[in-house]
Amino acid sequence: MTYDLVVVANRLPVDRVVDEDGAVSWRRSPGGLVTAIEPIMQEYDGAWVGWDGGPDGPDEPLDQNGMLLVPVPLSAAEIEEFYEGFSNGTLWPLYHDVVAKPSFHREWWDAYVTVNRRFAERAAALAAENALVWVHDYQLQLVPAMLREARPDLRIGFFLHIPFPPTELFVQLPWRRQILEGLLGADLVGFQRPGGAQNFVRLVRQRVGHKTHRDLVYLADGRTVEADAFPISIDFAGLAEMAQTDAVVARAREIREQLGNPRHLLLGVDRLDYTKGIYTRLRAFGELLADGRVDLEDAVFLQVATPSRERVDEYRRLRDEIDMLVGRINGDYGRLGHPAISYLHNSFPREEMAAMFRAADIMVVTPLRDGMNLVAKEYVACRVDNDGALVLSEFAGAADELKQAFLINPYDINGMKTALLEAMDGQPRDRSRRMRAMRKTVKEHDVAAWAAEFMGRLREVRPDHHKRLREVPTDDNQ
Ligand code: ADQ
Repeated sequence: MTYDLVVVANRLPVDRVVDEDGAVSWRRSPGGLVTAIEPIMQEYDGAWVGWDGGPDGPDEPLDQNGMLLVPVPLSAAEIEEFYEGFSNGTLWPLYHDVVAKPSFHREWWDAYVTVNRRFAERAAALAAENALVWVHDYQLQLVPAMLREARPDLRIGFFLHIPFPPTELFVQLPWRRQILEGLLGADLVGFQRPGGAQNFVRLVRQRVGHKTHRDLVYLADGRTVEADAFPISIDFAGLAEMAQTDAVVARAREIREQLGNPRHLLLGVDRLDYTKGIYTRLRAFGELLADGRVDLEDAVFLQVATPSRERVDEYRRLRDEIDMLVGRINGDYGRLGHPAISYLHNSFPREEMAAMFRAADIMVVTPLRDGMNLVAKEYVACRVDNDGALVLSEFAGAADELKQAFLINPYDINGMKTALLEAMDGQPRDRSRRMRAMRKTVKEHDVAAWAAEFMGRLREVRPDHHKRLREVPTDDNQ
């Protein structure tokens, strides 16, 4: 059995859960990618290749809601070297402006190659003649070329969910050329922002020596590769509908009451990651309390930070640093039963997230670097009342679209403090004008539009596309 569409992503859209008696079941993971891709998977005859999240998982495919899910098993050593190591200890920090220092280890690279090959082999065996294959994210950048070699008939798309770094940073990578050549196996390479596509095209021109013209790369074998921005989005209608339910509205009220009905409730929701700027954001809030420009009656901060990648040292250190900062701010400025910052590590159901978004007057999203940041868009979708203010880092991809947010530079603590005060003091009419505009933007470009745009472009790729080479007589290699 072969499939007309094969999605290849590091994770499957389900988690494998083993209960106390050793019984195995699968739980749909709540990620946005599933919501985006499920309708397309049903439209085509789709298969999804990915890891189940644990060591030595099963090897048999399973059927779920009309999708074939094909697990790629990883050993404990591969999880350490490929996933925690090369993906999250090398590529993640390197691609996020070197906010943390990337580690370069040759064994990690070897594991990356081995695991990428396993993913590529699975996909090659599943894809029908001329099928579309959509490969996702930084963990699988070698898959397009490996797949191309085995199956030249396929139309291969790649989408990078995280930023693609400036050339000066990318060239630190000892395996820079292999990564670029891996990506060039695709027909279409998608990025969150236009800058990512530009960085990629410049690198393949300068470092691999291919001819390029605007967003096209011309390979020696006559094939062309197109690079472009496809900013990802969210299920706007689904979230907006959920945010209007009586249950969510009542829960939002309850959350505010539990936090002492402050005049301003500030909210942060992130994976506990050093790229998200949680530390500087809480420091800015702490300084506003210290300066006396804000007091406990004015504002409280609810910060939700779900621990992730806890076996990576950098993440453990970050967790300790934030724990200490929250403790210090609460110790200095909190009162009995009334902390300045409520800090939670839980992972919440969608309804509870929607209630928090509706409860919050100010959403504080301050990443030092972020591919997109879906939380900013989710907040906007949930504000069916056209109220609420968004403080947003200009270094998040979302800043390209959410221009009416209070945009900040997360490295500028004073600037961040000023923006927080402005958001708190804003006039209701100005708030509503900004929110309406942002809601319109996200509504018009939701996740279905994102997926349809990418798939539409991939479908246009023709096996004879090398003809375009002759149509472009000049190149911009100078
Ligand atoms: P992430 O770095 O994970 O994604 P983000 O885009 O904010 O960042 O997505 C996080 C998702 O997890 C959101 O849907 C959010 O609602 C959810 N979430 C966060 N905390 C939660 C909690 N405590 N309980 C339940 N849900 C929670 C990567 C890139 C981003 C890019 C996305 C998609 O780093 O830049 O936007 O992929 O491409």
